[in-house]
Amino acid sequence: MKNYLDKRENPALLLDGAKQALIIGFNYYQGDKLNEALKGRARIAQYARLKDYHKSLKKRGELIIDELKAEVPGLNCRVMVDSAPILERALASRTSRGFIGKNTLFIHPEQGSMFLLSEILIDQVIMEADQKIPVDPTQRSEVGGCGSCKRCQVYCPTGALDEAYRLDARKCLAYWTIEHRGVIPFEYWPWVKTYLFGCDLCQLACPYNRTHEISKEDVILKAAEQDPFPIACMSQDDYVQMFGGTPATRAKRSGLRRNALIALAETRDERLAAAMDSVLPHDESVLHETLEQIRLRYPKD
Ligand code: B12
Ligand code: SF4
Ligand code: SF4
Repeated sequence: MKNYLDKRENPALLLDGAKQALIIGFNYYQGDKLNEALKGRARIAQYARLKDYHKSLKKRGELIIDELKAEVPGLNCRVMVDSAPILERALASRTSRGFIGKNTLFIHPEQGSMFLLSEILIDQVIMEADQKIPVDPTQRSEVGGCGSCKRCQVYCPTGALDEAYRLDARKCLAYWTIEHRGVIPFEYWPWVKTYLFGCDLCQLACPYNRTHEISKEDVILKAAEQDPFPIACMSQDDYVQMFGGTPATRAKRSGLRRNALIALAETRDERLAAAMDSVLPHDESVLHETLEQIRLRYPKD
């Protein structure tokens, strides 16, 4: 995150002469409910159950650019989705309706927060700019704001949101289960049985998501609740079959197997021994280290 700080601070460096940004929200809500998520079997975060948004959103953005260029000749635009060095939430919060909540996500007062952001930077002024509606942070009203609510902070299981409006990424399950490549510290294990990949708890707890519309996109990972056993044992072919083309591949096969082994251990699943036996000598060291951790945490009597 330290790279390209100049660009993060100034999106105009990402497109020569950028003057406006069009912000697009892509709804991924699958209908999950907080109570079910807390009680059920290990889940894959909702955004990861759809086709990888990096490619599909980029394509859609390019179609919008084609239409803009047909209207305004000589226009120069660039579409960005997630991975460019741009503070997507900060930029989105400068539109008229929407604000950054205590869970640090961008929330639209009528649409909630379960949408992914992408942006089109434009080098001319072609739209009337949205006027920012000031959001009084002490009032949760129809124009937004968290007010005295702190449900996301209460329901975050790891303390990552202990300070309002700040995420300690070192404590976020999304970091540990998606981005981290080594072993996962024991303190996060009890929650890997709730979320196998990513985490939606601070959004499912948010009152702005109570009436969220369900996404119309095709769902690739159909079951809301995933069985960790086949994931823990999956071969490369199974992995491609199950997760190919979804954002879950960000964790790689070894990361998903690691997380599934932890979920089986934490639920004392009777299939744990079989899943542990499926780790072969040539498999990644993180899997062998996770097996050692399991034996340490749950030594046989
Ligand atoms: C790295 C990253 C993560 C990391 C770390 C998150 C973090 N806080 O940085 C991890 C892996 C933990 C993560 C988790 C998740 N993420 Co994420 N993540 C990103 C990513 C790629 C970069 C974020 C970033 O720039 N961080 C760096 C620091 C500097 O950013 P920051 O602290 O948020 O900065 C704020 C303040 O510092 C302040 N600020 C301070 N100084 C300055 C100076 C200037 C000039 C400005 C403008 C602002 C500013 O404003 C900033 C905006 O709030 C963005 C995509 C993107 N390019 O923006 C997605 C993104 C934020 N993630 C997203 C999602 C969906 C998630 C998860 C829900 C996924 C999941 N289900 O598991 C969780 C939610 C966790 C949470 N409560 O936030 C969405 C959020 C959509 C929304 N509606 O807000 C994004 C925007 C991706 C997308 N394209 O849609 N994520
Ligand atoms: S995604 Fe989960 S772990 Fe991360 S801040 Fe939200 S509730 Fe906490
Ligand atoms: S749960 Fe409450 S405090 Fe957290 S983001 Fe939503 S409205 Fe704000």
